[in-house]
Amino acid sequence: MNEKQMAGEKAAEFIEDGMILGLGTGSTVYYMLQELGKRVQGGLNIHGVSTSKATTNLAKSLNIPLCSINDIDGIDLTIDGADEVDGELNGIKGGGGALLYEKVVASMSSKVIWIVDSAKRVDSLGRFPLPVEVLPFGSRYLFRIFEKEGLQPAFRKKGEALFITDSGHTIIDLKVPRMEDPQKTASWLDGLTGVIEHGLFLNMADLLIVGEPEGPTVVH
Ligand code: ABF
Repeated sequence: MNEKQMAGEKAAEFIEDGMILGLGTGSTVYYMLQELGKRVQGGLNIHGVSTSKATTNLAKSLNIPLCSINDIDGIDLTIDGADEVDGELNGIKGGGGALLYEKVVASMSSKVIWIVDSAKRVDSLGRFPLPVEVLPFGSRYLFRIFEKEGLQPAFRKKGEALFITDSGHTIIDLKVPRMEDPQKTASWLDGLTGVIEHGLFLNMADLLIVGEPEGPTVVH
């Protein structure tokens, strides 16, 4: 079993009957959804709130019941992937382009579990390019601000075209290696007009499940 599958299947053990679940996005979440689909077939009663079109399609193919985020008052548990996680369970997410809906769902959740393979763990954030979701209108101006800050911005592409998120925005990926103060970076980005959201998820995860060669590790 590979590390992603290990972590995904272990996370499914935290799902209880009657829960409203936040369903993350990515290749690790893929394995959690496969396991969740089996448990739903076995009679588990849950409803999922999806964080992307990709997850919606996969959940529907597995007959996992879905509900609209605006039809519920809160989410009991969200299980999602991450691109990198540091020792304080702060993370960078958005490599899959779903960071905006992922952050909204996480912010509504009583508990958030991240599931990763062991390569995602870092001492300090920033090895992975930081995704910043921006309004297309004025994004070139933001791009130049990031350039002046030496952040080596790059518009995310899908083939030759710009990558467009499920909510119709573009993503600029930034190089912020060995981030000394993620909160400072997050606050600076939050203050820029035209920035919709960014991939710094700080103090948002309660538990980390890491697939390791010897089996899944649960990190509090
Ligand atoms: C998603 O999970 C994204 O935020 C992140 O990019 C991805 C992690 O990717 P994977 O599980 O496919 O390695 O939540």
